[in-house]
Amino acid sequence: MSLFVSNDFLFKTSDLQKRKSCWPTQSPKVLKPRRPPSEPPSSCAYAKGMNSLSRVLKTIEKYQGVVAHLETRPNKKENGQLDALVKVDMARANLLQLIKGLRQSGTLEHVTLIGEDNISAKNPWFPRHASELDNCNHLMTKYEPDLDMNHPGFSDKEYRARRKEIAEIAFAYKYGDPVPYIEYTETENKTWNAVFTTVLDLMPKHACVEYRRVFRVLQEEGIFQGERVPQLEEMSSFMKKCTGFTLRPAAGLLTARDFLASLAFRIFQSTQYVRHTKTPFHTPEPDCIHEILGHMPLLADPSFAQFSQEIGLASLGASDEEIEKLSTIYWFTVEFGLCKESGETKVYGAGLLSAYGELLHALSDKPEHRPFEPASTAVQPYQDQEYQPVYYVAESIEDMKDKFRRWVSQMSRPFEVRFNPHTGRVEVLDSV
Ligand code: HBI
Ligand code: NLE
Ligand code: FE
Repeated sequence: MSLFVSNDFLFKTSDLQKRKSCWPTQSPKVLKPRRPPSEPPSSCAYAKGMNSLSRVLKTIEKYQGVVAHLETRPNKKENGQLDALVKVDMARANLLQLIKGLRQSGTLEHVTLIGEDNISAKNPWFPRHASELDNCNHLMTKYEPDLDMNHPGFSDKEYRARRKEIAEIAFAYKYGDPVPYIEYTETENKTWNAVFTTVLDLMPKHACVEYRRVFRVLQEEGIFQGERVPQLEEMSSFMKKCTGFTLRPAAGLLTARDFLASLAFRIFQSTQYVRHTKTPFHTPEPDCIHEILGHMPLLADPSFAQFSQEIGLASLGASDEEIEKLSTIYWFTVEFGLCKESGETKVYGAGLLSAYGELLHALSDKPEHRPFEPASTAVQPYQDQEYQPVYYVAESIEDMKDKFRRWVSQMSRPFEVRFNPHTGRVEVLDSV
């Protein structure tokens, strides 16, 4: 198991007083510490196995945390093992160090960080400057090769070690660093080649014009070639000169909140590892082939870049329900969107452009095609394991953007945000 933090703050002090026990009713899924800038947060950690617990407690002490609550119960699966729930008060900076410490000592495998409870709805923390994205790198761990038995890399030791190596690079990354160079292996380059040549084949007929245009430039500049995985740093410089978008490395699938927040600063958090070579044409988790072939050409298109930043700005300080809606819209547009072009249906979604299997499925008569309408699209359930049963078709990318703007202006956030390009800061304007 990895370290998890839930989206909700499950354990308020009042809850602790009201309830006899504060065990979570369902297992937390998401690595998601809240980030108040000044006040020390309270956090709950859930540790499996007492060896881990003593290590957790020692580490808490080392980082000047105070244990505010501790309870144990027998582990349901392993006889004789105890699970423990620990509530700690500590400064946010120390909490981040603590997480790092646990990660480095390997204790992380048995610890679940459940949540932090001192966030206020009126004054939520969100990044105001791109440098604060160093705190916005919390992972969803559902499709990792170490955890998911169905992952094609689950039984491939070498692949898992490689993933770990590349994830460490992302964890160590700080704002302002160039994106580290990765020496891709022959297998990784071969996997890239398999996807690239198929996209090259299908793109002229099926991809939207905006994608085709940038794709050609990337080929002319020698960045898109069949033989090698492009480096994120060269992609970042290319996008920077087209739209100001830049890249920072991400260790895996990020929480929607963290991922969307970076878009507000025209920063795209990109994975740097390559999918398993057994499944070149589809993977449920993002990998750098998906990010580079799927997302980056459109992030280098001025109008699409603008839309991406707007969805990012809308996410800052949004409630969990609003984040869910925004990520659903993101899912059915940026990831899996279709659009009309001279009477034909074309693809602009990154998850289709990087997954040949699903691209052909999306354009076949098997799935349902519905007109893009933000209010209904935002609440359409989706699944992220297999091909989509439903796709939304926009009249054009411009029309999708207009409709999104109208819809998002009705969001109930008690303040407005705007990005100041001169300072690179997000400014908050009270609207009540
Ligand atoms: N994380 N690294 C990474 N790459 C993505 O493309 C990505 C993500 N997290 C969430 C996400 N995409 C979206 O599908 C929405 O949930 C926002
Ligand atoms: N299914 C996509 C692919 O195989 O490239 C990745 C989707 C990530 C959301
Ligand atoms: Fe994506």
